[in-house]
Amino acid sequence: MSLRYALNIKGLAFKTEWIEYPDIQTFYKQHNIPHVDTKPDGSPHYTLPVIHDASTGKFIVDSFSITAYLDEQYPHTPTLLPKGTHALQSAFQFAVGSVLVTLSGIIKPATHTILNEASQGYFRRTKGIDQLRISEDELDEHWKRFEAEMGMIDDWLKRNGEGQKFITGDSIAYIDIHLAARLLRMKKVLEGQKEQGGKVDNGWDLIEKWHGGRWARMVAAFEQYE
Ligand SMILES: N[C@@H](CCC(=O)N[C@@H](CS)C(=O)NCC(=O)O)C(=O)O
Repeated sequence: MSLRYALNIKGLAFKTEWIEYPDIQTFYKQHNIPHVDTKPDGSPHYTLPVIHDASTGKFIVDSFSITAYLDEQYPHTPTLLPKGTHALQSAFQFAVGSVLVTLSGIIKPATHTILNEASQGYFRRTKGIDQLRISEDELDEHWKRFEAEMGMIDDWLKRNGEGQKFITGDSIAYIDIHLAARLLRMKKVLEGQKEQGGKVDNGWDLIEKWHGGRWARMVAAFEQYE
């Protein structure tokens, strides 16, 4: 999702090819794309998004690296990773991932319910969905922890003061789209799960009320780039 935001913010034309989870590795092999991520056991982790730029013939992997490539290759478009900010933006992305530890228990089982059948088996197996499921009586406590974790990010952003539009200033940066993409995934997955008879009061309708409505405003601000 962050890539779609980046391409639309830059006004670059693109075509999306959807690939089911079990087919990602084959796609890499077919196009001789080297993997960049590794799993905790050190084995290759084949991930999406991947872009293929027909104008250079290049395949680029990893959202951060793709955004840096697009900045470089299309300098007439808005820069999302200005020189000198790569370290900070990379660290912010890592920090967001490290803070949102309880999110997996909420979002991965919900994601599993809305995936295409072709991906469900693989996702269940590789993401340990059965171990991640939260029992009834733990649910409220889990959501409270999740709200507190989002609160930490809210505290960071508060330090910018109310007037500032985006995380690094008045123009959109990579970390804005990274955070907005994570929020949009929560919204889509939790709303999708609700439609499939999931819990009503534990979903996006909760998150959007948190922290003065910051998360709902952020997703709304990026709707034009969806
Ligand atoms: N470092 C990559 C990670 C992206 C990532 O984790 N993508 C997930 C989909 S949201 C994926 O491809 N997972 C494949 C798998 O787990 O087998 C990036 O930032 O683009």
